[in-house]
Amino acid sequence: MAAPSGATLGCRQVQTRRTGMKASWLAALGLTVSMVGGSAWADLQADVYNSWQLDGSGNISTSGLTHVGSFIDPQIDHWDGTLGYRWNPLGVDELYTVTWAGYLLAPEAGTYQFRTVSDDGVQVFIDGLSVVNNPGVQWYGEGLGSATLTAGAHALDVRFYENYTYDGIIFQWKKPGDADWSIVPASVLVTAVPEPGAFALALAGLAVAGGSASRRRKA
Ligand SMILES: [Ca+2]
Ligand SMILES: [Ca+2]
Repeated sequence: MAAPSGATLGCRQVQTRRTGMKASWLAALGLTVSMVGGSAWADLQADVYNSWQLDGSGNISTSGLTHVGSFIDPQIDHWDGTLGYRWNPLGVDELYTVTWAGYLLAPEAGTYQFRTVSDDGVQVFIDGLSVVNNPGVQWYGEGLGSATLTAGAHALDVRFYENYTYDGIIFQWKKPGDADWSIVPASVLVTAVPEPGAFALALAGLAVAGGSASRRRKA
């Protein structure tokens, strides 16, 4: 959940071009980043578990597994295109699961194509709906899917596992109008967006502060 330092007070104080893009997109969605702290556009977090399994519905599940650790993972880009690649997240080589949970910030409304290449299985859910379903043991297999999205934040849930030997995963898209696949970029992947309740509380705080100032001027 580490946030970029210097990115806690508003669009003008972001540290990097990339986080600046996130802040501006959040602002375009009507979300004021200045009141939610660095977590508003923090990079995606990955969580590693000590084994893998499919549940009764055939979905990759971490239920009952041991959490090995977490790391900040700005984008899901862990394969160099060779058939002998080994990712080994957090040094784990065999029999593990990695999950990414956060939000995808769709820059515009439209139909988005998604593609994974993975060894071994992967599933992608957006707003709780299956978009890519390729959960079998495989040697750098391709998964394809699409989703029609509104502009703005959509819950993203990516689950990946490694059985044995080679391992890697990439997560790509074609935005509306794109001709070619590209890695879903860090600029559209965040761990958290402002909670509506936090937004309302911040507005209430601003109103109270403004009221106090007004009363002082009258006094
Ligand atoms: Ca391996
Ligand atoms: Ca493998």
